Amino acid sequence: MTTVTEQPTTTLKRGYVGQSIPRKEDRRLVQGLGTFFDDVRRHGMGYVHFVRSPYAHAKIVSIDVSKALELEGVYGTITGDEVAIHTDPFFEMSVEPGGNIKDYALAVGRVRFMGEPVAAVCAATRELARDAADLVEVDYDPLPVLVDAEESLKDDVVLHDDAGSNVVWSGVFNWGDVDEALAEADHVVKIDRLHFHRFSSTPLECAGALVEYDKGTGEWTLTCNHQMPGVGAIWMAPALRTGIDKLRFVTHDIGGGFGNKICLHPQYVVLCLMARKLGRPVQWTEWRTDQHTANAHGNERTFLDVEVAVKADGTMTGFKVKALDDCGAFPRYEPLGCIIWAQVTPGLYGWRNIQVDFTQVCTNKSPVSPNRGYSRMQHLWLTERIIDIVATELGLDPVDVRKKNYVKAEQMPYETPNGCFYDSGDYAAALDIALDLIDYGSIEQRRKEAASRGKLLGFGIGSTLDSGTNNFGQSTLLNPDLQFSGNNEAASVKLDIFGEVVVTIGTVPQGQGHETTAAQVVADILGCPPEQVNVRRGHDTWFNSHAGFSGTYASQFAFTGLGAVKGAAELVREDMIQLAAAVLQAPAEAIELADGFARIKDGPEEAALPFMALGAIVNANNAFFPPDFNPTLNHRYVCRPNFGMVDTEKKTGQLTLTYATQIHAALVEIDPETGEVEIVDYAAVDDCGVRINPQIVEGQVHGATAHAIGAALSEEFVYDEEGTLLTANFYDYHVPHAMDMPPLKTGAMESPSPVAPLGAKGMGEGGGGGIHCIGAAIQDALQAAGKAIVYTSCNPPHRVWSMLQDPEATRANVEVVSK
Ligand code: MCN
Repeated sequence: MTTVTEQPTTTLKRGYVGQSIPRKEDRRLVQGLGTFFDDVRRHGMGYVHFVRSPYAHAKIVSIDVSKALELEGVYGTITGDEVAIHTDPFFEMSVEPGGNIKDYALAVGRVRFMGEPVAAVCAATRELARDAADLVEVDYDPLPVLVDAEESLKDDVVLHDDAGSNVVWSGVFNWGDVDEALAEADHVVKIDRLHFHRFSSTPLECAGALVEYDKGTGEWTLTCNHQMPGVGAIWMAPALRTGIDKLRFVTHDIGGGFGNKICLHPQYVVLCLMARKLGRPVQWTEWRTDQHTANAHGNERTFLDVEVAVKADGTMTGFKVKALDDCGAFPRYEPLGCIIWAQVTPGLYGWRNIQVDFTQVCTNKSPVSPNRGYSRMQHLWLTERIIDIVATELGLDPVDVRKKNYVKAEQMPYETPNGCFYDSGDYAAALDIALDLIDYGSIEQRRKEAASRGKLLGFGIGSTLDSGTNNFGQSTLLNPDLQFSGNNEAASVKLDIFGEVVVTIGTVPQGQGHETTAAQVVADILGCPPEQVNVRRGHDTWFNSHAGFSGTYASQFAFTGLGAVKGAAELVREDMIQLAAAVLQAPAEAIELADGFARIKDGPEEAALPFMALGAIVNANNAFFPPDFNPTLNHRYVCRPNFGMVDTEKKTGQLTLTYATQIHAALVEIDPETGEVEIVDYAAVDDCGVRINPQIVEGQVHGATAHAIGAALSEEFVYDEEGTLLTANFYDYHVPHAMDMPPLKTGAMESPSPVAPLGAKGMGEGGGGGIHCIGAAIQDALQAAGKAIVYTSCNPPHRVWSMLQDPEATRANVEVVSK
C-alpha cells in the first residue's frame, strides 16, 4: 500500500469521463434493493425512542422513569444525569464566550429548545419504546424564551450560564478600505435590514443508527447514515472517553444527507451508552417530526445596516454589513458558519472593499448544522439582493449592472479581497445562456399578456458560487488556537486475483453517484470498461481507505475524492505496465492498457495479457519475481490539495479551491387577489469545469433548484413567541413535489479548473441562486403595486399578499445618498 500526497496535476484524457453513462447505483436503488441502516437487524436488538422537551426553555426539576420501566418489553432508560456521569461535554470550536458552552448528549438540568432529548427509552419494538417514552414523567420549570437573535444579543436572559452570554462568536472582517470606498462613491445605498430565513433540507431517509457494543474489546459498531464519520468520531470518542478506533462507522446506502447527517453525535452517544448499559444492540430511527424539530436547521441570518458604495456609472466598489447569525440552542458545528461564507466574500462581483461585522448568538430554537450551501448561500443571497436593490433604487438594468460588476473571464484566476482564488469561469457568458433559455427579449410582451389576464409578471436573476473543497484552516480565523489546516481524502484501488478492479473511497455517498463517477475515472486510467470496476458501496471506517475528515460534504468529491481515486488508479496502472513489460519481455513504454488488456502497442494479438492474468500472477503466482520487483496492484492514495496556510492576522487565505457557478433566471406570475406565485419559466446554467458525468451534474442542478424553490416559496421553520415550532411536519412545511416543479430549462458551460486533478469543480450545493432569483422575480412583479423591496428570502403567498396590501409596511427601508 502506498500513501502519497497530492499536488494538482493535469486533466485526464477523456473517454468514459465526460459521458453520461448510467449510474451504477441506480439499478439496485430503483428496484428497492438498496440496503439502508434501517434494513439491518440483529438478534435481540432493542429500539430507542427519545423523550423530548415540550418547552423551548425550562429547568428540569425531576425525571421519573419508573412507570416506563414497569411496562413489559421495556429494556431500559437513560437520562441526562447518567449522561453527565458517563460522558464529557462535546468539544467546542469557539473561543470564549461560546467556547465555554457545555453541550451533552442529553439535556442536563435544563432544556433549551423544543424537541431537545431529555431521556431515552429502549424497548422490544419501536412503537413500544414510543409508548413507554410517554410514561416518563418530567417535571419542568419554564424559563423565559428567546426566539429572536436581536433579543438574544441583549443578554437579559442567558441560555448557557457557563458562557455568561448568548454570543457564541463575534468578529469584524475588513478587506480593502470600505470607508474610503463609501467616501469616494457617487451614491451610497443604505438598507436597514434583510433577513435570510430558517429552513432545512429534508432527506427522504431520516437519521438513525444500529449500535452494537463489544464488551470484550470495548468497541462500538455503528451501522448508520452519518455523512461525515471522520468528524463524528472526533466528537464522540472524547465525549465517551474512548479512542477513535473504538468507534467503527459502517454505512450502506443513504437516502440523502444535505448536511443534516453531520451533527448526529449527540443521539449516537446516547445509543452507545444504551448499548453498553443493556448489553444488547440498539437501534434508533428518527421520526419525521423529530427531524423537523430537533435534527438540524440551516443558519438563520439577519443583515443589518448595509451600506453600498456605487459609482455614477453603476460600478459598485464595496459594501459593509452587520451579519447576525442565529445558531439555535447549541453551536455544535458552529461557529464554522461565521467564516465559511468568506469562501465567497465578493460573490460574483468585483468589489474590492468589504467589511463584515459578524456575530452569532444562541436562541431557544433547534441547533443548526451545515445545510446544502452552508453559510455561503446566505451571503450570496445578500450580494445578489444588494445588486438588485441598488439597480431598483438607481434605475439601472439588473442585467447590465450585473455584467458591469461581474468578475470578468479575462481576470481569472481572480484573487478575491480575502485571498481566495476564483479558478476559472465566465459569469457574463453563463448569464447570456440563461437569458436565451428564458427568451429575455420577450419579457415586456409577456408582461402585457399576463396583465391582460389580471396577473403580475416578474423576472429575476440569482447566482451561486459553489465553493468546492474545504480548508479546515479557516477555523483558525475563529479560534487561532485550533490546530487545523488544509484537508485530504483517501481512496484505494486494487486489481484482484480474477482481474476485477476494486475501489474503496473515503467518502460516504448519499445519492451523489460516487460509484459511477469513480468507475469512469478508473476505467479511463486502467483501460477497461466501467462495468469492470467495482466501487464498493458505502463506507466502513475500519476497512475503507479513510482520512481524518473523510465524508461527503463541501462539494469536494469532484476534487479530493476523485483526486484520490485517480492517484491510486495511476499507481496501479504503473504496476500493471511494469508487470506486463516483464512478462511480455517488452520495454514499459511499449505497453498500453486498453479494453481490459495489457498489450504491446501495435504488437501481435497474442502479446496481450487480460487483467485476470495480471491479477493472478501478482496474487497467486509470484515466486519467480526477482526480490527487487514487487508490483502489488494494490494502492492507497491520499489527495492533499495545496491550500497553503491561512493568515490569521489579515484574515486571508485559500479557504477553498474551486468555484463552480450556477446562474438561475425565473419568470413568475403573481395573482394579486391571493398572493399566489407561479413560476412560469425557469432556467439554470451550470459551469463546473469538466463534467465527469453530465447527467449526474444535471441531476444535481435539478435537485438544487427544487431545494431553492421550496426555500423561496414555502419552506420555513416558524416559531411562536414561546419557542414552539409551528411547522413541525410536512403538513405545515411544504417541500416541493414533482408537480410543483416548473419545466426546468438547463444549460451548461465548461471552464476547466486549472487547479483540480481532473479539471472538475465540485458543484453539489447550487441551490442558493434559485432562492434569490425567485425573490427578485417577485419583487419585479410587485413594482407595479408600489416599490416593494423583498427583504426576506422566503415569500409564501400570505407574505406576498401582505406586500401587495401594504407595500410600505413590508418593504426594507432603503435610503440613497447621492453626492
Ligand atoms: N460531478 C461531475 N462533474 C463535476 C462535478 C461533480 O460529474 N464537474 C459529480 C461527482 O462526481 C459526484 C456529484 O457530481 O458524483 C457531486 O459531486 P460534488 O459536487 O463534488 O459533491 P459531493 O459528491 O462531494 O457531494 C456533496 C454535495 C453536498 S455538500 C450536498 S449538501 C449535497 C449534494 O452533494 N447533498 C446531496 N448533493 C446531494 N445529492 C443527493 N442526491 N443527496 C444529497 O444528500
